[in-house]
Amino acid sequence: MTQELTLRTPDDWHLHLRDGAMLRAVLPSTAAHFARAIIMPNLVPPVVTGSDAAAYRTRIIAALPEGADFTPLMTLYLTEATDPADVAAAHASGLISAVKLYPAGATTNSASGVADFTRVQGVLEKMAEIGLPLCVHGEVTDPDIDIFDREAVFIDRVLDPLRKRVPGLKVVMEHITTSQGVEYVKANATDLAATITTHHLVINRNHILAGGIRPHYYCLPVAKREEHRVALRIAATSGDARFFLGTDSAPHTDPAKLQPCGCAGCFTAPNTMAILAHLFEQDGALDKLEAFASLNGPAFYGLPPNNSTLTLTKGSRDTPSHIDTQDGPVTVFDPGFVPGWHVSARSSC
Ligand code: OTD
Ligand code: ZN
Ligand code: ZN
Repeated sequence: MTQELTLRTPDDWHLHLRDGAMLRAVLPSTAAHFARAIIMPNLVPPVVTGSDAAAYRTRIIAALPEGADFTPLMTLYLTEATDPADVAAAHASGLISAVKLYPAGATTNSASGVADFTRVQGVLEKMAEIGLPLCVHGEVTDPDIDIFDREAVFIDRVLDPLRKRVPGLKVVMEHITTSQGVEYVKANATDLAATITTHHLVINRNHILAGGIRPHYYCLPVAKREEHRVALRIAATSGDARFFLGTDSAPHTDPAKLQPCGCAGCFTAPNTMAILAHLFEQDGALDKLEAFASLNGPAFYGLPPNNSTLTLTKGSRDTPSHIDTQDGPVTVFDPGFVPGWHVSARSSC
């Protein structure tokens, strides 16, 4: 039995760091285990221009713990007013790694997202030309569509037509939650990939709703039926280069989540790597964890994998149940089992 596993240091290809006191509280958890992360731009107000991204990047760097080895990969929030020239300049200077598409109203702080897709055609064409990936929150927002169907309907109604209108555009389907998402990625050989979160590999919709409502498992896209969770597990552990880790770690304080209308998001940054080692071992796929967490993402984004390493060792360790912030505790995602692995070391080169 494998007792120790050393990987190239993982990256997180979808992360919410927030700002201010929350940023300072949550950033150390990610910087401890990950070398890079794609930073989501859904602040209030959102990170829309190159100069917004530069300022946010400076705040993130300033919030890093002393000696941390972590690089934030910035993104811009696509709006109907986004200027293709600003996007191209931010990409050319190395400031941004992707642009994020939120259908208006799809998730937390997505009010400035895109409603009329014809208005972003010019930006998308420019991105295809310069090889800049589009990260997509893939849910329709039509109130007539059942929330459990919104991802599958988005693929047919929005994503597939969009990709046909902009040939060569590199697209990452963020946080896929359905077998339809898995199948759509697998049916396309180039320019398409998907991130998968930690929590969607663990929970299905029963975990949220059966035997009492569990607000800490509520996130968007909402977890689906068991058969979809299984499809995600098979994709993640397959080694297929089109699937990689994006935790979508999305911290909210307990007071913000435990409300009559509570916030969506699971905070998985502190225990993601321990949980993933547990799951991959359970599925007989420990040898595929490095592909999922450390190799496939950089390959898609055209970056080298990290030279440093992260070592996981067999045996459980207590993870704190929450971290403290000025505005209250942020509960750490509870996978419902004690991970049989823990992060034991991180080397630089
Ligand atoms: N989902 N919560 C958040 C974002 C994501 O769709 C997402 O990327 C958030 O709080 O920013 C969530 O449940
Ligand atoms: Zn999203
Ligand atoms: Zn997210």
